[in-house]
Amino acid sequence: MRAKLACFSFLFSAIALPHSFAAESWYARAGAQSSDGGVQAIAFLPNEMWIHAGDSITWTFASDEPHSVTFLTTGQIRPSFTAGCPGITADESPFDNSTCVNSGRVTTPGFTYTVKFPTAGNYRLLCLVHVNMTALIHVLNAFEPIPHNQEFYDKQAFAESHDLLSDADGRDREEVLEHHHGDARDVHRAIAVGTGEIISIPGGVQSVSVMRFMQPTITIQEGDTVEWEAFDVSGHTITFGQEPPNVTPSTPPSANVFADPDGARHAIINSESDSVHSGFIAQAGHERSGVVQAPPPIAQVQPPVGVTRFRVTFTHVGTYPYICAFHDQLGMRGEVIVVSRR
Ligand SMILES: [Cu+2]
Repeated sequence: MRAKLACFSFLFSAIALPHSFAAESWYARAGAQSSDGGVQAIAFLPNEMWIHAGDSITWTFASDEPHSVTFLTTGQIRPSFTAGCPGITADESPFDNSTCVNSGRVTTPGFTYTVKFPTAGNYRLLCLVHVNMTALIHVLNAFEPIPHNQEFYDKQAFAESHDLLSDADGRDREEVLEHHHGDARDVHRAIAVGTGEIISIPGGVQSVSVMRFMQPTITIQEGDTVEWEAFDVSGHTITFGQEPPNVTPSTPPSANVFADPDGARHAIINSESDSVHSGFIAQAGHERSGVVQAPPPIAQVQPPVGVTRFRVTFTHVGTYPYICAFHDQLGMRGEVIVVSRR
């Protein structure tokens, strides 16, 4: 990846396109995914572009994982994706830093959203669904040369998405599994919740997430406790039985979830018909800029940081399927099989 970026910066100096006074249309992508949807590049591709005042950029949403194309005004507090900036602004809205622009949370791959840039400035692009997904748009005056053409950005987007998706596919997944196989504890049976990585490049931050429970099927004995551990930069849930309606990151855990002394959440499941919702399970890194609200407290011991561990004690023999309420459509599902002690 570094080698390719070096190559891009060489091109930066080699191509200085003559200015043109006609408004140009530029194209980029929001998100990319592996063929099974399990690996998600949570990124604007490319994540840095130079255009002229009067030009527009059209983003094509390219994953089943939802994203937004959002430009906030300077100093505006980051809203939740449900609130919007507020709400959604029309396709082809202009952005000049006077009012925010927001595509809304797009769940349909192939959907496009265009933003017009009438005035020069350097504008931060972000996704309201994902903290670790930002980009930078440089809008230059018409007489300034711009460094790249569309073909360059297409190649860069392809290379970046390939790097992100292959990053998560091999090494990290194996490392996490190895870590867990080497775990000698027998009190808690551990399941890694995804794996992920955050990458910082000049245009902003990108991340990649494996939307999977890394040990999707686990067999334990009655009375055992299973522990889910967040390894991903994206937040997930562990949800048994009935899913709460319209789950968001601020949906609280179900009433039968309590807090252990170390802050982890814990539930006891007595029957295959029990419903349990963990609430949002995510690395504390999500709060590094205060942009994600602390999870709703469920007891005095609940720490004001991201909850990264969830435990369930199974008291009875049975088969207990569960999902991540955000990513079950991408195949993020698992099953706990509880067998008799004898
Ligand atoms: Cu998930």
